[in-house]
Amino acid sequence: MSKRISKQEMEHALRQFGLKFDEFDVALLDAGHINGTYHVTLKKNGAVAGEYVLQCINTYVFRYPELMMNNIARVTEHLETKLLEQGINPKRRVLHFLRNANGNNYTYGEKGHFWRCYRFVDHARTYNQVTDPTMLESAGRGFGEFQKLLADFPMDTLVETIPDFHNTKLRLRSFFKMVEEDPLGRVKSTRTEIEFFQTRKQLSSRLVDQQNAGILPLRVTHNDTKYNNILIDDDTHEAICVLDLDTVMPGLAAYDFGDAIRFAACTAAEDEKDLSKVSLDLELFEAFTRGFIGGAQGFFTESEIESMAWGARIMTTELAARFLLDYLSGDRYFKTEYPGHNLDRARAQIRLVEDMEKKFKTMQEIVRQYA
Ligand code: GN1
Ligand code: MG
Repeated sequence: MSKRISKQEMEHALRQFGLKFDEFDVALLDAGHINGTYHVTLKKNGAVAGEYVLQCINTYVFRYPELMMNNIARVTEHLETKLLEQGINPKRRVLHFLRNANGNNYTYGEKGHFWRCYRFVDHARTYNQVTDPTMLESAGRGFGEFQKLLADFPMDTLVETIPDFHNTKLRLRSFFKMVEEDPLGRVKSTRTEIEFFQTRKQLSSRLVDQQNAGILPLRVTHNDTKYNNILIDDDTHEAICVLDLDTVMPGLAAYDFGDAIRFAACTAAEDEKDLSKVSLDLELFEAFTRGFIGGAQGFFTESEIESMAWGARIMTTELAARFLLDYLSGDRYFKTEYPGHNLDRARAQIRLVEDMEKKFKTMQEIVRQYA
């Protein structure tokens, strides 16, 4: 997807969603490695006439965006119904997507791009880094709550927007295939990293194998539980609304737990170059666990509880392999800011796994303590 999108194209998309305005301001939101996300402020007669988030979907990654948006429509409806049943006003708790004249919650732009638009939730924001452990605990509760609210959603009716998204076994297989192909001759400079995956191959199949054996139940999971994918209220500092519903699909509870830990409980950024800064912060690990598991008393099975810490290791290993695969194949999947960005990301994730391996017993004990 081209990175440069004209304001005219955005205006066209906004009008398709029935929005009325004289002019608008737009700011690029630093929101993820896949889609283009913009904060839009509409102006009418010189005054602010509404704020929205406009997104240009990456259709290289999401091959069937219409089916994805149908998933999202049904999931958000379900969440709204559940919240209303609990007497909670869903307005700031669930994303509200606009519809175009055909009644679709998406629209094709004049250049063929695929657009969607949702109401901006004010007095709330996302964070790329944890500034306060109690906010992370609340995020944990929010993501745990999300799974609970979707527990009775008809899972079989959800389309897999990216098939085998967290099938770590297949992910590693694709990775080794790319190593063999080595289309850009980058393998020679990544021998140490490749070795890392060779020695983790067996362990990384654990969750997939346990799911296939019926030990771990499938649930409707979010599958991309980065800390910046949940809105936190500016005043209460409570997590209020889960974002980025693109990969809501059947999955394992450990995927959501694990991916959240990978991102939020790390002492450094996902792409930190100075590996000595990268480790697992056990205090943050505990904060998220308290919210995610402590907040979901009795919801997860014994086996699921046992799988959580594995989820952290395996999700981090999986993403390391995905970053490195992307580097080896020419950086086509994740947005990058400089050559070698995906390699740096892979190295940081590898270092994080190595640290988790050292702290694994403690991680498991912490999880058990909140079960
Ligand atoms: C991508 O779009 P974003 O940044 O929320 C990716 C996740 C990765 C994450 C790593 C559809 O998520 O799987 O964990 O980057 N999403 C997709 O930061 O591949
Ligand atoms: Mg995403």
